[in-house]
Amino acid sequence: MVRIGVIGAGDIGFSHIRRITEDLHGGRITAVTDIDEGHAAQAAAFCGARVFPDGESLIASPEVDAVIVASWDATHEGYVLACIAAGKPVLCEKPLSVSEESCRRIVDAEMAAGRRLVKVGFMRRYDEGYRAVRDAMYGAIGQPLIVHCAHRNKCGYAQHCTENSVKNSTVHEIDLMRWMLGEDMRTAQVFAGRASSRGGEGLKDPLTVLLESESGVRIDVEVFINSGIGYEVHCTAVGEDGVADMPEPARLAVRAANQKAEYISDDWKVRFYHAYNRLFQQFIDEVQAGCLTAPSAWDGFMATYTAECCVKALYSGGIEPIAPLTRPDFYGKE
Ligand code: ISE
Repeated sequence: MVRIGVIGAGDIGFSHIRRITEDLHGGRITAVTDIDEGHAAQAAAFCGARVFPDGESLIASPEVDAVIVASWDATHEGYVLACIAAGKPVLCEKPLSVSEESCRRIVDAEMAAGRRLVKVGFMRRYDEGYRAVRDAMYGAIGQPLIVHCAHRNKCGYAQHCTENSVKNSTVHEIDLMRWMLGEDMRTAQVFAGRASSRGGEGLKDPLTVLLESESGVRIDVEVFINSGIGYEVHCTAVGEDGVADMPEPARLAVRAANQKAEYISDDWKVRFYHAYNRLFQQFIDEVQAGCLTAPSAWDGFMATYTAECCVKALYSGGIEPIAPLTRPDFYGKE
């Protein structure tokens, strides 16, 4: 049984505590911490864990074999580095960290430790829909040429800023495209057109992000934080021999009062419920087996590095080159 400590027991952290306690096997939550003592106490009561005063003491505890980092983005680096120093496997929520430099420090520390200790929570790789589109590429639709993506949140949180639309949201599509196409991106362009009146003062929302892969595949991403619709994502790949539309998860369609309606949740944790379960089960299994696989710290680094190039493109208004980087042998070919 893997004894797991969770740093950040609020919204997303609590959903992981619940899935490990109720849905998955092989793991048990033994430790929790949160800057909000109420969240920590509530989570601990739910799963029978002990509350720790901070992430550092939780990571150091002999009651913890592996760690989940689900605190806010700017705190990830310190906790992940502490896990590496303690030799404890860690599943860190995306983004791995908030800057290219901080992600690089994580990659360097992991390589210096000499074994893979970091997995990044890019859960969309585990979604059946995205997997089906990936399978169609180089298969049913032939060589991919263009990919259209949409990523809509219903509304942003109070401190949401335009950079977050790229570094916290579009980072998913960046990771997906690297994973689906098996290559990095070579240019980025970002367009902010007319802004939705639902966004806050000065917020550029929606954005259109254009990426070009190393082999020339064109990717467009509509990222819309205040769509007002609900949480929804779409992906259509255009290949040499055909087009693959990502299937929507099955939803109940109710016909009543002269209308046909399907409920759309506001919550990405609902949309990706099964994907999260697969990711977390794999993490537990891999901790037991003693070897972690992708999404790796290198994937987390490349996603944030590419997102930062997109932010530069947002401010420059031009086509931003993304300098190619050599993948260290340490991260294998996955
Ligand atoms: C949010 O922070 C997430 O983590 C979701 O996965 C993402 O889809 C959403 O856009 C972000 O705001």
